[in-house]
Amino acid sequence: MTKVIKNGTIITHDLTYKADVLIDGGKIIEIGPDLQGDEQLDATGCYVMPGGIDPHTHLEMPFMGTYSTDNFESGTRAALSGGTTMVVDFVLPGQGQGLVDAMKTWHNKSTLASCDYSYHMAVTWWGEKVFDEMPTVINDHGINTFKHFMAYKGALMVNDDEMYASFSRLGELGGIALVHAENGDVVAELSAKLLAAGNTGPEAHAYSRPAQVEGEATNRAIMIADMAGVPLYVVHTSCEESHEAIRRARQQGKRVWGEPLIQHLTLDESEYFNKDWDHAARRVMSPPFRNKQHQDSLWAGLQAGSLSVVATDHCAFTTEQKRYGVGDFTKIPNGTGGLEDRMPMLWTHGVATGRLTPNEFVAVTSTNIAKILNCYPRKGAVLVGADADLVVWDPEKEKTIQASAQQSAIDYNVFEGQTVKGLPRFTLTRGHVAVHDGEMRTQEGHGEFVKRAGNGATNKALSSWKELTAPRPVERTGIPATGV
Ligand code: DUC
Ligand code: ZN
Ligand code: ZN
Ligand code: ZN
Repeated sequence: MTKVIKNGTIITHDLTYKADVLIDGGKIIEIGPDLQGDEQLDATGCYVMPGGIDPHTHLEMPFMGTYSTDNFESGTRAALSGGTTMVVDFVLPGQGQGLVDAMKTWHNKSTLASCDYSYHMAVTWWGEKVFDEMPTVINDHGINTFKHFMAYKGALMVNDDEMYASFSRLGELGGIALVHAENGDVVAELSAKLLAAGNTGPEAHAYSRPAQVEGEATNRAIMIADMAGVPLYVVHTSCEESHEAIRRARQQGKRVWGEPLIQHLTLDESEYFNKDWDHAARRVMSPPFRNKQHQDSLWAGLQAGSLSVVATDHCAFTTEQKRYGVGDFTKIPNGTGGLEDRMPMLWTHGVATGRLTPNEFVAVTSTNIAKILNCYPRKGAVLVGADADLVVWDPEKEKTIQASAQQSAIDYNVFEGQTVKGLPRFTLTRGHVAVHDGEMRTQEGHGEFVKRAGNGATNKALSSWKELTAPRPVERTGIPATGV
């Protein structure tokens, strides 16, 4: 059974043109004028784009004494509803647990997925087992990206010596290092001080994680990655200090990428102040929302190309879970939703406002990350041979975001009441129409794991630091006698 998407305008990261798209066996088999298929999807007035890729989700993740509420079932349904056709989730090994063992737990959870998915591996501790398993994780299991938490002291955080060891190993193996860049020691100090002074509410979460803790950690991670010779991807870049470090590194020829979240682009720190406890706590995430200057910096970075990807860090907790932190803000589970709203919110606040072109929208929601993760052009492309992960995007379709109508399993939405213009008419996951005009036709278990190979030596950071400072013995005469 072939399907044809007719009368649409194809938008890729670099081209805009009118053509039909013919699909068979989950793949794009032809692109051109006047194509015919067994089933016809009308794209009149719409854009045909690569489905979104959200490279940053935490589905059913054990965290801060509970589990994030959206699992691979509700999470991928939310993704497809908003035009996202692939998610990349983080495997989180326990202390002392092997990487492959932890990955099996994730494979059990992800059997529920209705769209394709991949994993990043978190390096939550460092030791021989992690060192030894890295090659098999990359070469046999198809996970080439490894996340390091520079925050969450006493839990997920790794120290600089561990980070340098891990980065060096990844550099040798052709992997990519990811960092959650916040100075966890300083956050712990500030949190303790705030609590001691009676600042127990959710606003103190923001005070405990100022932009400087993120800027410092981003700079540190970039320098360590440079010394280790590994490309670096900085997740949830939320402030100018961090963006500045990434911009400078890129300008110096270092292979460093930054990922702002849709939440940081569109919601600011006022969400934590002069609002009721639940409202503020529901928006507690790390890094916290920032002021307008930081938001302007992130938008500018997307326009100029110094920031590469828009993600969500989707890690959804119910109001009841958020209330674990009544009386102590450090116990509020960190995380917000966003999977369903990332594409419509970015279109509304990015494309409709003229900040981004439709082609740039495709680049930052799909193609750039497919290239970075090494799954392009299977994903992130409208090309013959690519997976038919597509969104038929209606730029005139509007809705007001409401938790009561969302796919996510939590009881609120951080974008509640916002009107978005620009929504999927159809979302296709490997040729299957999962969404038609808001009607969900997802199939639990349809999603497949996407293996991603390491990039090898071709993807090394470009700094010449190693060559300039490589240790070499110097022939000397006139060495003074010792002990004189
Ligand atoms: N930040 C969050 O807000 N939630 C999950 C993990 C993270 O780093
Ligand atoms: Zn993080
Ligand atoms: Zn995260
Ligand atoms: Zn089908």
